[in-house]
Order: sequence, then C-alpha cells, then structure tokens
Amino acid sequence: MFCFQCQETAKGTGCTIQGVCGKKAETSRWQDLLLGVVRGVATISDSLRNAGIKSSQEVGDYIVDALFATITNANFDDQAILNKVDNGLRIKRKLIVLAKEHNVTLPNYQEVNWGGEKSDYEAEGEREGVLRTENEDLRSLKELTVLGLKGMAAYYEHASRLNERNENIIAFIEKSLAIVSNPEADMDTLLATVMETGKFGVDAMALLDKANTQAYGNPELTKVNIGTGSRPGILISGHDLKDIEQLLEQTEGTGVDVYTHGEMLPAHYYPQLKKYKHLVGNYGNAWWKQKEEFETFNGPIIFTTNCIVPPSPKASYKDRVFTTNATGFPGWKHILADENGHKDFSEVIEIAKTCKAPTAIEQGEIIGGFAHAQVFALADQVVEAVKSGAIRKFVVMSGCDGRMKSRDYYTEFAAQLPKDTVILTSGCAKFKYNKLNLGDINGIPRVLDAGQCNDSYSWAVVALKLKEIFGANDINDLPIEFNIAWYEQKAVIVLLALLYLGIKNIHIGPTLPAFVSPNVLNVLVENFGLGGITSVEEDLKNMVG
Ligand code: FS2
Ligand code: SF4
Repeated sequence: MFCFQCQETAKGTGCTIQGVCGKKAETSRWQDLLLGVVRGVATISDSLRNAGIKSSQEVGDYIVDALFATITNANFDDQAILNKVDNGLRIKRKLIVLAKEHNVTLPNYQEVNWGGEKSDYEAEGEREGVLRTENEDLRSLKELTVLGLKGMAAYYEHASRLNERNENIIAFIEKSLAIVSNPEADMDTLLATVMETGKFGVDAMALLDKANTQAYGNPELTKVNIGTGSRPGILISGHDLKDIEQLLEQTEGTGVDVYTHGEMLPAHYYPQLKKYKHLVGNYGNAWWKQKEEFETFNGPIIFTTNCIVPPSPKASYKDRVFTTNATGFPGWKHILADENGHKDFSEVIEIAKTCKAPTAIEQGEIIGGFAHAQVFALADQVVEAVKSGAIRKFVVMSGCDGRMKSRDYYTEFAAQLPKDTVILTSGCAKFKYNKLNLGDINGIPRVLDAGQCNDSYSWAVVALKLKEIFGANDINDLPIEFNIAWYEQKAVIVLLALLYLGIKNIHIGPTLPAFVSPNVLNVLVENFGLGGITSVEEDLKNMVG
C-alpha cells in the first residue's frame, strides 16, 4: 500500500504497511481500485458531455459517494468498498454502450480500457495506486486535485441530501478526473486544474451553505451544554445535518435524548434543529478522543461521516455503533436511506432505551453559531471594535484536530494570543481551544465558531464583507491572519478555496502535506506565500506582533 493523503501519514511521507489511521493494506488496495473505477466512469462521462450527451444523476451521485468513501477515516469496510467497485463497473459498462451508440471516441487510458474482470481486481488495485505517476511533481499536482475533489465530494453529498445539486460542479469533477487519468497531462494543465478545483470548492461550500440554511435557518448565537442529562442518549457524529434532523424527529417523545459529537456540534446552532428539547448537548471532543469518550457515553453511536477510529477489540461500545452514507466499518450495521431519502433509526432507538444515561465527563457550556449571518447581525459592533482598536486582529484558526502531540501548538497559540485579538474558527480544530474561556471584547466572544469545516466558507464571506466595509483594495490588507490546522481532505478543499479567493500568506500545520512535492511547494510559496508553522512565540510575533 501507499497512502499519503492525511497529515498523520507515517514518517510524514506515506503509510506503506498499515495506515496510522488503522487502514489495512488490503482496504487501501480496494480504495485504489475504487478510485481507478471512479476515474474511468468520470472520464467516459466527460467525453460524453463534450459530445453533448449529458449523463444521468446516477453517475454524478456515484462519483461523489465513491470519492467520499475514500476520505481518511470514512470507510474501513472492504466489502462495502468492493460493492462500490462493482456498482461503478456496472455504470461504466452502461456509459460505454452509450458512447458506442453515439460514435463517441473514448480516451485510450488504462482507467477507461480496463475490463473489470473480478480475477484482476487485485492487480488493478495495485496498478491504480498513487505511485502509478512516476514524476513526483506531476503526482503531487494530480493528488492535490484528487484530494481536493474528495473534500468537495463530501460537501456536495451533504448538499444533495437536502436536494441541492449543481451540474457544473459534477461536470468539473468529471473533467478534472479525466485530466488526472491522462498519462500525458503536463504541469501547466495540472496546475490550472488545481486552481480550478479551488474555484469549484467555493461553489460546493456555497451550495452546502445554501442547503443547510434553507433547510434549518441561519446559525445563531447559541450556548451548548457539554454536560449530560438523566435519560439514555444516542450520540451522533459527523457532518450530515439531514441525518440528525431525522434522528431528532424519530426520537421525540421516546424518552431517549440526542447528543452531538465532534463535527456535529454545530447542529445546535440551527433554529430548526435546536428547537428539539431532547437535543441535550455535545458529548466529548474531537474525533481522535472517541475510544475513551465512547466508553463513558453508554449508549449507541451513529457515524454520518468520518472520522471513525477503529475500536480496540475490548471496546464496550463496539456492538452498538452504526454507520450511514459513505461511512462503513466491518461488523457495524449500516443504515441505508429509502428512495425518498428517509432513514429508519428505530433499531438504534430501541438499543438506546436499554442503555444507561451517559456518564458526565465535562460540565458547563460552550458558545457558537457565528456563521456569516450572525456575524453580519453583529457587524456594527464588530466594525466599531476594530475602528476603536479594541479588536486589533482576527486570526482564522479553522480546520481539523488530530492525535499528534505537536497540535498542542494550537492550544498554546490560542491561549497566548493578545487579548485584543479574536479567533475565527470552524471545523473540529476548535476543540483545541474552545474550552479555554478566553473571554470577550466588548461582548464579542474571543472565539467565534462558525460551525463545521465547510463553514470556513463563512469566514471567506465575512472577509469579503469587511473588505467592502473598510473600503480595502485587497482582501489581504485586512487585519486577518490565517493559521489553519489540517488533517484530512476536506481541509485540502478549504485551502484550495481560500487560495482561489486570493487569500495570501496562509500558514498550515502542524506539518506540511506529504503529497506536496518540493517544486509544487515552491510554486505555492512564490504565488501565495503559503507557509508552515514554527514555534508559538515566533508565529505570534510574526502574525500579531
Ligand atoms: Fe474533523 Fe474529521 Fe470536518 Fe474533518 S471530524 S478531521 O472529518 O471534516 O474536520
Ligand atoms: Fe496513512 Fe492517513 Fe492514508 Fe490513513 S489516511 S493510510 S493515516 S496517509
């Protein structure tokens, strides 16, 4: 196996024996096979599109779901991945028939030509790994694109579950996967594709923002309980708001409470979700602490997306975990939606009724809900605080959390930021500092949480608004610094989106991505001032003086 897609990759270069995340070599091979099939389907669909033949919604939905399933910590279930391979081959054959009927000549790429014989799955999986591209710079640009597309696919899937789709995004995903499949693709083409991926990343985040706010209202300032109630609970993790909505509807009046976990915390900020009285609070912290925190939750757990940590064999909770959407884990039950998008959570609810109430591990409240509409509602206050000098700088610290000790940097950085600075956050990175009680500036909390990682989009919208209010010529003239923590591929699409919007001098850490080659890094440094992190003291000096 060779996988270098996340920040925790072995030795900072690539996992080759088993993933640090727990992914087995065999699973990695099936994921490589799946990605090869996805590139084949996308390339054929792109050729059909170029000939004026639009493909069906099934094709776009398939590509999006399969890309999402290969994101870090999403799906560890070999059989589920192989089922997606089989389904992709079925779709591919249909598209080939269509191409023949319309005399469309297809590109002569391995991904297109491969016949899909079951006896050849293993060998094709080996052939389709990331190392198939020998030149490290071409490989780097191809992977930067594909990993960005995985993040984009995740956001697109959530939007599509709320009936928001965008054919231009799907057409771009297909086109860029066709470019990545081309063994002759050159540096310029690939670099342009990386940049365009950022553009469509903005579009995908905007689509999801529209889908979420239309369905559930604009996030608003909310205090979220981090303690527990006395009734049994269900813990719901991941990013899919449609799932928590259905769970809240189905648990109402059953005597079972609902708690959010990790990236589901921002569900509390939406008027149409927070109205449920039995949405009691948020339990625990970021994804990587789940092995301890699930032990004390005592009730069933639902994963709507990544990040799953494989449980230890002795884990008390391992028989009451459920997955849905693109996620999967061997032995865990997978909940499917019916043709109307409805999911039946009754089995989870029945298990919950037999469980003890969660054991409290924390007490108190955290505050959030500062997505763009709530920030705009406070705009006068914020602008006044900037003009008076009460707020000297904003520091965007969005992104992901992770296991590495080096991430303590973010807790220290947040704690040591001067009192006239405000942290703008989103994603699970916030768990590194959202319980530090950093106070407020004239009533404006010093940690403003917009929501999930996709809500980084809110900070781009806010920055553009501030540019307008202050009459700045350039977004980079605003008193905003970007110190982003990354872990998996949704952070990649967020980064590419920020670069596309013209934001310069972004710092990413705790380490730079293994999939960015030295030459590609040089391009990013020269054109965008992209940089890593150093020490808390040094970075504080450079970023906030
Ligand atoms: Fe955190 Fe994991 Fe949001 Fe990432 S829960 S690292 O999926 O996407 O952030
Ligand atoms: Fe390694 Fe990360 Fe890939 Fe898992 S997702 S195998 S930890 S690089």
